Amino acid sequence: MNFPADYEVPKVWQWNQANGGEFANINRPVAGPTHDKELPVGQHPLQLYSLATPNGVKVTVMLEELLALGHRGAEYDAWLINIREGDQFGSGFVAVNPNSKIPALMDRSTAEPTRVFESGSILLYLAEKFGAFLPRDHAKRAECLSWLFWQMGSAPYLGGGFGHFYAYAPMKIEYCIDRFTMEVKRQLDVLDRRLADHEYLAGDEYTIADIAVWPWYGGVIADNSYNAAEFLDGASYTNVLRWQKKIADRPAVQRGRRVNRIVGPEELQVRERHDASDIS
Ligand SMILES: N[C@@H](CCC(=O)N[C@@H](CS)C(=O)NCC(=O)O)C(=O)O
Repeated sequence: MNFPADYEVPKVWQWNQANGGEFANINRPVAGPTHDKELPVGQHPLQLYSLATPNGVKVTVMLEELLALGHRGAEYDAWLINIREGDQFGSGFVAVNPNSKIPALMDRSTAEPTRVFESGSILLYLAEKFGAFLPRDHAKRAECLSWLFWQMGSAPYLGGGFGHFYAYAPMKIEYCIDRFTMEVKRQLDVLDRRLADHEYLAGDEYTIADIAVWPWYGGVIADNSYNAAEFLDGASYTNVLRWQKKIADRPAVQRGRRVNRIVGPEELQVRERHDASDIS
């Protein structure tokens, strides 16, 4: 085990803005806006302010799935919030999400516009609004919501813990990588066991639980995030891989993944979406 040298824990923590790391220029220990900036508003009932990270992709996949089912009320404008440039700290964005994180949604079809933040809350809001991807049957609905909330509680270990220390931290710290790798592999095993005898997480139906979990856990073993599939031995989670591929093949998923994307192959990037024809 290697030990980081020369760090003594001070009595009271002080913010060291130059502590390095991938997100040092945007991370802050305080909330609230840093600058005045109104958000744009388009033509459609739903206004999404987001970026194609795993949390952002959940919502654009959900909206594309609803449109594929024929729900015209799910038409949306997707505006780009570039979190590396601090757009999440603009006053307009903070008014929609006081937590300054994408994704954030404004439903302008209601008498007063309704703000919704937290990706899990947005999925549930849309599922209830359109009566889709959330089972009606009592037991199946409970199972679906359990997996949805499992994702919301678990993914920070994958993203903020494992992903941060494996891919982004300015130094490789064995203790941190070990701690979070252990937890992420345990989580992958939880999913693998569940998917061994169920087609989808809530049972036989594709639901918002799959839409929430897929971009994170499907993404990491399909090598879409952190370049860590080999390190995590992703190939050994055969049931998760089977489920990952099945969902990846859905046309709405392929469309949703591209919205607000600003990295990867140029032809797959749809920086903003205002009409179905924006996704060729
Ligand atoms: N629990 C939140 C997490 C959202 C989140 O962490 N968003 C990240 C991108 S994936 C973000 O906006 N980060 C910007 C920042 O931390 O300043 C959700 O699921 O919506």
